[in-house]
Amino acid sequence: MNLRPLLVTSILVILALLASFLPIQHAAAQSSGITFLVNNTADVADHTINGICSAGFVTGGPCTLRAAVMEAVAQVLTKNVTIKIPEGSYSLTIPPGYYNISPREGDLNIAPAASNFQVHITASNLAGDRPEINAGSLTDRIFEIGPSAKVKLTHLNLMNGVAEYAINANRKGGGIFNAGYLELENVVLFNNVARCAADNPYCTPMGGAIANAGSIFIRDSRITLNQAGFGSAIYSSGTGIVDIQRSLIFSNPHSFSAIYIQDKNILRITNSSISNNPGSSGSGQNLYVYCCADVHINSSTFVHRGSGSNIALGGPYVPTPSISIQDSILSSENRNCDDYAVTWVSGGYNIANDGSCTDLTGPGDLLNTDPMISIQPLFFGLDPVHIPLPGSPALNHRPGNCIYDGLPVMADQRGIPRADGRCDTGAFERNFPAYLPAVRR
Ligand SMILES: [Ca+2]
Ligand SMILES: [Ca+2]
Ligand SMILES: [Ca+2]
Repeated sequence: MNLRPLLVTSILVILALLASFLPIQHAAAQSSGITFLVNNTADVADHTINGICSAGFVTGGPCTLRAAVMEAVAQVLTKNVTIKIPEGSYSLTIPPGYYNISPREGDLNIAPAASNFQVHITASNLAGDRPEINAGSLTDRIFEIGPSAKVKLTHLNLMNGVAEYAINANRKGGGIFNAGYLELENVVLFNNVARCAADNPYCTPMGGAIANAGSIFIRDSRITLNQAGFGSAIYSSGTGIVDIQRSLIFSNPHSFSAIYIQDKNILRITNSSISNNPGSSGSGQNLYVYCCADVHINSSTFVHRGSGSNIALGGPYVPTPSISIQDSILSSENRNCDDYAVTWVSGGYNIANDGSCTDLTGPGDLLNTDPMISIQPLFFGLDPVHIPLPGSPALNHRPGNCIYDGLPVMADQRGIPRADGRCDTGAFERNFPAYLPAVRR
């Protein structure tokens, strides 16, 4: 028997079957998204919106960060977009024009029409140094996220952005203005500023690092040395969520507060340190909640310097906010708790170094008690948190796991497991008896 015709037929059948799968695989690849790999640090716009990241030429040019963002805004209408950035410094150098609503000039606008897809801008090497996006050559912020946008930023440094309040242009958010749905993961926001323009010297600038009018989720991140009047770290308005986990908000100078919540937001701060944010007149707040937000503070450390108060809630003519707080340290040189007729709900095991938090009467709440924590976090080094000293009442304070919304909190600010089953108050778990310093990326 001659097997050759059978073999040929079989091969043809197999090829036909493979061919029939190919379009399906192609379609699947399309719907799962598109990735742009940035390969050039210059600031040059994309030449033509055509699905190809190419600066200066229709195709074949370098893929710059700005070109990738310009393409992303178009491509995200139909698919997820990932922009991968290698280690290095990416300076924004194209000055903002009069309208400046496009990523083509000034800040990087991500404001697509309605889209169910996400733009994810990430370091290509999560084990390496964070790529640095530097707006120091502009008078503009770094990112503006539109109301329909879903954006995630991973493993990046965002620095030297500026939002100016001119008479005819109220610009908030020196590093980021977000009106959409924004996730930050291992992001450092550094030296961004909201300030008054020369024609408007008596303004109140808002949101040094971040101004939020949508929802923002901040994880494993650091916000340091940013400046503004209201909210040197974060200013938030609207009705969205501000959720901060395992993060440090440290040393952000302000004239009023480091975090300012204007409206009916949900604010959640968990396993985080809000610390040493100085007021320009020696006064001010770590956290100020003006109106009717719903505030939850869990396993966090608030350290306040100067006059003013650590956490202040409400105003004389507005609906009152609500607050629940547990397993947290409040330490102030002046006053920890301030409010207009707000009843604080304690989940217990808080420690405050003064007697101002009169509603903290839950199990294990300690007022007028020195939490005995280290004064300075080790900035730009290991363990950027306040650490309970030997003998601190924070150590093993709660007989059981730290709890948030009925669930155990299994890690601390550094992501280190809270492994000894006895919750340390504050953002740092000093697992007894041994304590080994952990390396943080
Ligand atoms: Ca293009
Ligand atoms: Ca722009
Ligand atoms: Ca413990």
